[in-house]
Amino acid sequence: ENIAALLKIAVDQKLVSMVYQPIRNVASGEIDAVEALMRLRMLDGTSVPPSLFIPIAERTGAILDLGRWAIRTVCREILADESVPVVSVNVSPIQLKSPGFAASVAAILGETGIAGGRLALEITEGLEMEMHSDVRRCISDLKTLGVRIWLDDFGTGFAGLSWLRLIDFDTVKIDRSFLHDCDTQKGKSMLRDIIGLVRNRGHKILVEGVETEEQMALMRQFRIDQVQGFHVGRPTPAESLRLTKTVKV
Ligand code: G
Ligand code: G
Ligand code: MN
Ligand code: NA
Repeated sequence: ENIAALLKIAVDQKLVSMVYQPIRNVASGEIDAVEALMRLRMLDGTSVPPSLFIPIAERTGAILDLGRWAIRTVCREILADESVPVVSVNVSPIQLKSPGFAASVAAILGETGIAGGRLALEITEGLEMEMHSDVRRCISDLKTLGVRIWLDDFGTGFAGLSWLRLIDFDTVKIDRSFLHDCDTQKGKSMLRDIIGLVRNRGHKILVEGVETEEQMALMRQFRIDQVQGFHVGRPTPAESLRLTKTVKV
């Protein structure tokens, strides 16, 4: 397959890159984190969406090399710059199940001299992600390194609630579909209930997909910890992230 072959040469040929979307702390107004998102280009320059290449990378195992490359790149091009406190990186269940994943994260943190607490790993609840004992051990090893564990896309899968019982997530990211239902009273009370549930369990709450000032006002009213979305900023390459910060100062 075309994409599978491309993934094998992607790192060497510089066809993969990372972009970063800002995350705002609602109380302070500061950008206190960014989410790293992977991008892939074909040899002719056309971009391939993650929804297409990530599943292929998972199926072929290429995700293991790409995932290590992503964490190393984030440490070098963002975390080495003191101005961004925390970067979150999406990780696939395949990575968490593979032996030595926590050790490879430890090695990257060691070689780049980055404190574990500045890295967050986002895990998506999904049916395919049975809660293997090796996954739980991996997560506990990562936590020992100080790495933060975030639950991504909360509320979209079937496993979310049992995951909350099993893993002590630092932050839970509420899927943007809940915010977009907020134009009705029913949708708003649904979001309020979900927030209550997550907060009562002691997790910090990040709401995804904030696009308007009205939604932002609702987030302040709900005392959400962090928000992410086009209202805060779009994903951008490392260079323009630094530029934006400089201009603001
Ligand atoms: O902006 P965007 O289309 O990039 O993101 C779509 C989805 O692709 C994200 O929600 C995320 O789940 C997945 N994704 C993006 N980058 C990565 C990555 O580096 N690793 C993994 N495993 N998934 C990613
Ligand atoms: O699944 P994950 O949450 O990791 O993916 C993040 C994806 O969400 C990225 O593809 C990013 O481009 C997209 N995204 C980020 N902010 C917004 C937003 O405000 N609205 C919409 N529709 N998508 C967003
Ligand atoms: Mn994510
Ligand atoms: Na998400």
